Amino acid sequence: MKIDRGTAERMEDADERSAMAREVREGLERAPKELPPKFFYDHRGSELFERITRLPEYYPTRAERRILVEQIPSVIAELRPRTLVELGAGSGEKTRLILDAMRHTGTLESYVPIDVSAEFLEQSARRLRTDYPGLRVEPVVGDFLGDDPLPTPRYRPAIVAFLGSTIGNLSTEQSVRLLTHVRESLAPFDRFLLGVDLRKDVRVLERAYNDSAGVTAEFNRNMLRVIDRELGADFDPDAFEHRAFYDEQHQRIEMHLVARGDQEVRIPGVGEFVIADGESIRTEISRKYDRRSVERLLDAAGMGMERWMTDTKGWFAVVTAVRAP
Ligand code: AVJ
Repeated sequence: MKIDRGTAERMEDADERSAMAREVREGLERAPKELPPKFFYDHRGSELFERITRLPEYYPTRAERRILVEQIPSVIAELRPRTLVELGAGSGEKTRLILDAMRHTGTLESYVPIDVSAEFLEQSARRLRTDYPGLRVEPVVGDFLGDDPLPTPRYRPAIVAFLGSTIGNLSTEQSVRLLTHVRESLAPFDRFLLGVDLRKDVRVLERAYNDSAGVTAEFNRNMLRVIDRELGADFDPDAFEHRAFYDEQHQRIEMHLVARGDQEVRIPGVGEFVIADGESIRTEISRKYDRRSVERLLDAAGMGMERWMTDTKGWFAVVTAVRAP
């Protein structure tokens, strides 16, 4: 994890490109093939995701927003946090709900967004500095799934937020590792704020990842565009079909890109790969939780759940957790 230097472009380092090359090679050599969802999010990918959050079928963002609007003021009034650390900062709409509540209690001092997209991060940091005069906005560009510790908040108590059910993208081992880093960054009066998508009717879940406007399909294919640009690969994104379905056994949505016809791909310095007609590359898992599975996850990372907050339909949950004694 490194401090943002205010650059507009990702991937200026040979280091970052070779890390990407290694991950792409590992993913494409695996059977079945897979690529990590963080490669969705270049500037265009972040914009496509923003569009997804406004789709009628994609309920999680709205449900989470409702929970925050209704319940965050009382959470903040109780904790009186001075710092908000946010993993995967995104566009900042939910951030503002939390910052507003902190401003209201008069405790707001610093905001530390952590994200893989430097460009997006810098843009939203600029806007926040304008809209919250006096707020210290200290963005950190980083892959918080890596093995680095999280930044230590300078002003405590702090809230460490991981919203949007992004945790659902991680394997169990990855999520326990990340949450362990979160727990290590917490002092006794700090809190972890986690958003998780809940199990529900499969039709509702599958519709959310197969929107009628085809935005999710474009978002999915964008990963190949990112790899083409960053690594000089020659994927033809339009030769891949979007597929998303719910896996009951693993309680997760899986998103795939399915080859239409045999696809031969050359990636300089990485290798040559054949994706056979009908073969797929898994680009994302999105786990769905219930109260017990969240408790278990927090427990495995040395945290205890405090508040369990859901929307009226029980489709999404925002929880607070504390470092176990
Ligand atoms: C941002 C990871 C929460 O899993 O629902 C949306 C990403 N993928 N539509 C999710 C996503 C397809 C999203 N997260």
